[in-house]
Amino acid sequence: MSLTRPAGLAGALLAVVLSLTACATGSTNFDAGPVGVVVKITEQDGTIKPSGDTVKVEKGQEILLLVSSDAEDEIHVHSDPEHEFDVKAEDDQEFTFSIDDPGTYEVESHELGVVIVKLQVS
Ligand SMILES: [Cu+2]
Repeated sequence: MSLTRPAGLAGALLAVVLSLTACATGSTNFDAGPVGVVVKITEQDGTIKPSGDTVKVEKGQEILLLVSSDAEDEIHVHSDPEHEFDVKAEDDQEFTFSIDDPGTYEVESHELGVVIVKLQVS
Protein backbone atom coordinates (compact mmCIF):
# COMPACT_ATOMS: atom_id res chain seq x y z
CA MET A 1 0.00 0.00 0.00
CA SER A 2 1.31 3.44 -0.78
CA LEU A 3 -0.20 6.83 -0.23
CA THR A 4 0.63 8.82 -3.30
CA ARG A 5 -1.19 11.95 -2.34
CA PRO A 6 -1.40 13.90 0.90
CA ALA A 7 -3.89 12.44 3.32
CA GLY A 8 -4.93 13.38 6.82
CA LEU A 9 -3.50 11.38 9.70
CA ALA A 10 -6.86 9.78 10.41
CA GLY A 11 -7.23 8.75 6.79
CA ALA A 12 -3.76 7.24 6.74
CA LEU A 13 -4.38 5.33 9.95
CA LEU A 14 -7.74 4.08 8.69
CA ALA A 15 -6.00 2.77 5.61
CA VAL A 16 -3.54 0.94 7.87
CA VAL A 17 -6.37 -0.60 9.85
CA LEU A 18 -8.05 -1.79 6.67
CA SER A 19 -4.82 -3.35 5.43
CA LEU A 20 -4.41 -5.14 8.76
CA THR A 21 -7.85 -6.63 8.31
CA ALA A 22 -6.77 -8.00 4.97
CA CYS A 23 -3.51 -9.42 6.34
CA ALA A 24 -3.87 -9.85 10.06
CA THR A 25 -0.39 -11.18 10.72
CA GLY A 26 1.49 -8.48 8.85
CA SER A 27 3.41 -5.59 10.30
CA THR A 28 2.63 -2.16 8.98
CA ASN A 29 4.35 1.16 9.14
CA PHE A 30 2.42 4.12 10.41
CA ASP A 31 3.28 7.74 10.92
CA ALA A 32 3.19 7.83 14.70
CA GLY A 33 6.10 5.51 15.43
CA PRO A 34 7.90 2.27 14.64
CA VAL A 35 6.35 -0.80 13.10
CA GLY A 36 3.23 -1.69 15.03
CA VAL A 37 -0.43 -2.53 15.08
CA VAL A 38 -3.16 0.10 15.04
CA VAL A 39 -6.57 -0.66 16.50
CA LYS A 40 -9.10 2.02 15.64
CA ILE A 41 -11.87 2.23 18.23
CA THR A 42 -15.02 4.32 18.01
CA GLU A 43 -17.46 4.81 20.87
CA GLN A 44 -20.71 6.59 20.08
CA ASP A 45 -24.16 6.63 21.69
CA GLY A 46 -23.22 3.84 24.09
CA THR A 47 -21.93 1.51 21.39
CA ILE A 48 -18.28 0.70 20.83
CA LYS A 49 -16.63 -0.76 17.76
CA PRO A 50 -14.98 -3.12 17.08
CA SER A 51 -16.86 -5.65 19.18
CA GLY A 52 -14.93 -8.78 20.06
CA ASP A 53 -12.73 -9.07 16.97
CA THR A 54 -9.44 -10.95 17.31
CA VAL A 55 -6.29 -8.99 16.45
CA LYS A 56 -3.01 -10.84 15.97
CA VAL A 57 0.05 -9.20 17.49
CA GLU A 58 3.67 -10.21 17.86
CA LYS A 59 5.35 -10.32 21.27
CA GLY A 60 6.71 -6.92 22.19
CA GLN A 61 5.17 -5.26 19.15
CA GLU A 62 3.89 -1.75 19.70
CA ILE A 63 0.10 -1.59 19.82
CA LEU A 64 -1.62 1.74 19.24
CA LEU A 65 -5.23 2.19 20.27
CA LEU A 66 -6.65 5.12 18.31
CA VAL A 67 -9.81 6.05 20.15
CA SER A 68 -12.61 8.43 19.20
CA SER A 69 -15.39 8.67 21.76
CA ASP A 70 -18.39 10.83 22.61
CA ALA A 71 -18.17 9.89 26.29
CA GLU A 72 -15.63 9.38 29.05
CA ASP A 73 -14.61 5.76 29.50
CA GLU A 74 -11.79 3.58 30.69
CA ILE A 75 -10.16 1.03 28.44
CA HIS A 76 -8.61 -1.93 30.22
CA VAL A 77 -6.13 -4.34 28.69
CA HIS A 78 -6.34 -7.52 30.73
CA SER A 79 -2.70 -8.43 30.38
CA ASP A 80 -0.22 -8.90 33.21
CA PRO A 81 0.54 -6.18 34.12
CA GLU A 82 -2.79 -4.61 33.19
CA HIS A 83 -2.98 -1.43 31.18
CA GLU A 84 -5.66 1.15 31.94
CA PHE A 85 -6.33 4.17 29.77
CA ASP A 86 -8.59 7.10 30.57
CA VAL A 87 -10.71 7.96 27.56
CA LYS A 88 -12.13 11.45 27.15
CA ALA A 89 -14.98 12.59 24.93
CA GLU A 90 -12.55 13.44 22.12
CA ASP A 91 -11.47 12.20 18.72
CA ASP A 92 -8.16 10.52 17.88
CA GLN A 93 -6.79 9.78 21.35
CA GLU A 94 -3.67 7.65 21.16
CA PHE A 95 -2.67 5.00 23.72
CA THR A 96 0.33 2.75 23.18
CA PHE A 97 1.62 -0.34 24.94
CA SER A 98 3.06 -3.74 24.17
CA ILE A 99 2.66 -7.26 25.57
CA ASP A 100 5.63 -9.59 26.01
CA ASP A 101 3.93 -12.85 26.96
CA PRO A 102 2.10 -15.01 24.39
CA GLY A 103 -1.59 -15.48 25.03
CA THR A 104 -4.98 -13.96 24.34
CA TYR A 105 -5.88 -10.79 26.18
CA GLU A 106 -9.15 -8.89 26.24
CA VAL A 107 -9.32 -5.17 25.67
CA GLU A 108 -12.41 -3.99 27.51
CA SER A 109 -14.57 -0.90 27.71
CA HIS A 110 -14.96 -0.55 31.45
CA GLU A 111 -18.01 1.73 31.31
CA LEU A 112 -19.90 -0.38 28.79
CA GLY A 113 -18.64 -3.72 30.15
CA VAL A 114 -17.91 -5.15 26.71
CA VAL A 115 -14.90 -6.64 24.96
CA ILE A 116 -13.58 -4.41 22.20
CA VAL A 117 -10.93 -6.71 20.75
CA LYS A 118 -9.01 -9.78 21.83
CA LEU A 119 -5.28 -9.44 21.32
CA GLN A 120 -3.76 -12.74 20.25
CA VAL A 121 -0.08 -12.40 21.10
CA SER A 122 2.40 -14.92 19.72
CU1 LIG B 1 -11.09 -4.35 33.04
